[in-house]
Amino acid sequence: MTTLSDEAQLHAFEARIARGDKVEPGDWMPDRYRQQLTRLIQQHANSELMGALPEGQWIPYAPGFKRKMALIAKVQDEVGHAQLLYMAAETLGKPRVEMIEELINGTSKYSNVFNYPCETWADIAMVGWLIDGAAIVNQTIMQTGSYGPYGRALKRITYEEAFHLKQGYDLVVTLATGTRAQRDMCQEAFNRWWWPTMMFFGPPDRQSVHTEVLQRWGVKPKTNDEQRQIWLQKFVPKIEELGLDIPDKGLHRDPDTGDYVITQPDWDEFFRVINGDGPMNRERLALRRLIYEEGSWLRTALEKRDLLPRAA
Ligand code: FAQ
Repeated sequence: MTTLSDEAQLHAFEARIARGDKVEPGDWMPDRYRQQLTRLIQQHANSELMGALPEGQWIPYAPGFKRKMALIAKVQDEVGHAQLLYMAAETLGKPRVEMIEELINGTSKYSNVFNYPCETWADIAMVGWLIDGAAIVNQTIMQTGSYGPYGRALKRITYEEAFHLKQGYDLVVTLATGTRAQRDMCQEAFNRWWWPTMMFFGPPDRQSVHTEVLQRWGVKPKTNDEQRQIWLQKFVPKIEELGLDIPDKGLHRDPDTGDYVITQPDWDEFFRVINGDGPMNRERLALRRLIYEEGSWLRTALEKRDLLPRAA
């Protein structure tokens, strides 16, 4: 039962958020705020870790030394982002090992986009441009949210994502302005990534289950549809400039608001993919599990010497 003092604490907490104060790890917070943030940051950390796999697997095939160096640096950055985000989630009390085990046993989610194959080098260009571009839109918004450690981690991550976006755009421009074969490869990869990118921001607002509570407590300053719209406003003109053909034939601008109106993606496919039944879910998780198991000797050694990082 809610006591008066719980109510008073909740009132003071909400007043702080309304003032724009940041919530810090030792502060009082409602259990639901803690649970929601842990869920969200854990999923975000999982996504960075899983996001390193599709690009990581292309490192041996990168066309040339400079492309390879840039891709290696990007993949290392993504794993570093996972590290920062798991640390932010640990400040809420959940041990890292539990989060990793939930990831590899399939009980904690990660971004839909990393369950699709990267068939050609042009897919790597699309991940770097479209997906990093989407991540920047999301993270620039989320870093203004109410939880201090998450906001600070995102600020640092977004600096690095800006470099990833540049390398992705440079790859796309090279392909889109290259030979006929390169342009075809670019268009085919673009067709594959358009719909997963539309799904990246989550289901339409009317189907989103967490937005209301996340907005009430200042965690998610913009809704899924608002974030998707910001991405469309930024990217559609650039896509048109590059001469790429958008596979959504119904895409148009609302004459009154100027907003882009999209054909809704296949949301059944989205829910299948995020619940473990996408084209690459099993392979990606099997690889992550293998990496975890092969690293167990190192964790044991660190544990024996009491060198494993602890939650703050
Ligand atoms: N994928 O009620 P909502 C990156 C789930 S980082 C999978 O609307 P919410 C860097 C959602 O969890 C990419 N699941 O949820 C990189 C919930 O399921 P649950 C990750 C999704 O939280 C780039 C259910 O659907 N970024 O890419 C997705 O209000 C290139 C209902 O949804 C973040 O995680 C999805 N796309 O809004 C790395 C950012 N969307 O938990 C390598 C932080 C929704 O009840 C290469 N997260 N779901 O089982 C967020 O901003 C929010 O959590 C949203 C979803 C916007 C993703």
